[in-house]
Amino acid sequence: MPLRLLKFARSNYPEPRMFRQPDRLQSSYDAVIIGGGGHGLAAAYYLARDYGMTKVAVLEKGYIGGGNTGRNTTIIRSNYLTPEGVKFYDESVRLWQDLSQDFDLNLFYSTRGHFTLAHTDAAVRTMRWRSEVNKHFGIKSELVSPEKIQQACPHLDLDCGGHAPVLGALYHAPGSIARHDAVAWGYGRGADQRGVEIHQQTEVLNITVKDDRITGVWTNRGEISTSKVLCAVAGFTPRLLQMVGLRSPLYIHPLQALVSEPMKPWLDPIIVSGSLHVYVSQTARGELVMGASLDPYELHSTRSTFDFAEGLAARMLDLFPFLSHVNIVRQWAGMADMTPDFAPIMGKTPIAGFYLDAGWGTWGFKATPVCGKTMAYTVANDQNHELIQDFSLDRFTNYELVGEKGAASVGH
Ligand code: FAD
Ligand code: PYC
Repeated sequence: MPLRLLKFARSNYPEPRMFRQPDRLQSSYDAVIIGGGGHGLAAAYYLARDYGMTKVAVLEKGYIGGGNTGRNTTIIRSNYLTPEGVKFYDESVRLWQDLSQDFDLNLFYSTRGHFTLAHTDAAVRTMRWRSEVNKHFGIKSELVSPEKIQQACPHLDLDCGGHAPVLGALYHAPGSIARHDAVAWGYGRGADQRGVEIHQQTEVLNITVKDDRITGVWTNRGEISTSKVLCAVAGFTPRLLQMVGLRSPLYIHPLQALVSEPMKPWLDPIIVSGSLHVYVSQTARGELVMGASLDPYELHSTRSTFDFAEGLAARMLDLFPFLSHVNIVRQWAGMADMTPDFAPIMGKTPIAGFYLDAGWGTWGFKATPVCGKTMAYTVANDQNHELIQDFSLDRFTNYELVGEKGAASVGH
């Protein structure tokens, strides 16, 4: 933009459209949030909005939403398997409904209905089990026949090339998608407007602890003192835990995804096949967003592979043979922080003032609002919110796991 126009734009629009970029860190904050993904920003937003805590800094080593938040496939649902999970994700789905209004920013939240296909008798049993647990908690989920699936998705080949015929599905009417990066911007903007500072390009290099209490953090831009740190760094969690001397059973695997060229709208619902390791939805722009299961080895990297695209394409063609000429236009990966029981790790830790929001693996985007709400409560009150009591780090030493693997979207 020519300088004259730039000056005009600046003088007429002194406030940034999204959020301020403060040029220096303060020497102390009431709370520091490490990680400017959806979870960290949502916690900052609710800390400021609901608890009046505004002397808060969000430190992000890259740019906001550049981690798994901006890399995920945006499926939102609450059709989980355990009562703990169902109650938690149901609250999140409720919070999603008002977010666009709340932020005055269109998140393109779109309710599509969600089918998890069953290709074996064992899978049908799990779907029935999930639908019964869901109904018990008032969640709309039901086991449906192949005819009902065909009605909602006439393009689906129910024979799947003859080798994995569809026997039924778990249908979850509230299943939705949304625009992922706008979620980070909406929470970021809302937090910024209430006084929270968002510092991008600011990496936490160490965390200082004295007598098992948080005293501050070291960053690439200097030292900060604080007595409260919320760690919301997804695939980087093991590195941050090392800084405070804590261990967790987290293991990091790449999770890849890709999108097709845009097409006219033809796919209304979200279709997931755990057995074929593939899922797909169509965005407002017409692209097909597709994903599969984790890469089958531990790796701390966001590289993507040709193997993944090739395997996924083969399985997509089992479901939708007519897509054989459609081009793939983008491919990427995120780093999924997996727990052994496929439930998150949330809340207080043995280090006073160190709060953890992690173990979000392949399932944490849908939980962004409820994580923000419950972690803000936990940080403000130094007490775990009741919805996260069962997700604490010590469940792994107390053998009180929350077995959620059967509700993971794709096979692992
Ligand atoms: P992130 O968005 O990863 O944010 C963490 C941030 O911390 C990053 O921006 C990172 O740069 C920053 N950070 C790390 N270390 C430091 C440091 N030392 N200092 C400062 N900053 C630091 N979930 C669903 O519910 N539905 C889906 O359909 C779905 N699909 C997925 C598809 C893919 C391909 C992937 C990878 C994940 C998917 N997920 C899905 C999972 C979901 O993306 C994540 O669980 C969720 O986005 C986690 O959000 P977050 O804010 O905790 O983490
Ligand atoms: O949690 O629904 C989910 C999901 C879909 C794809 C990746 N995660």
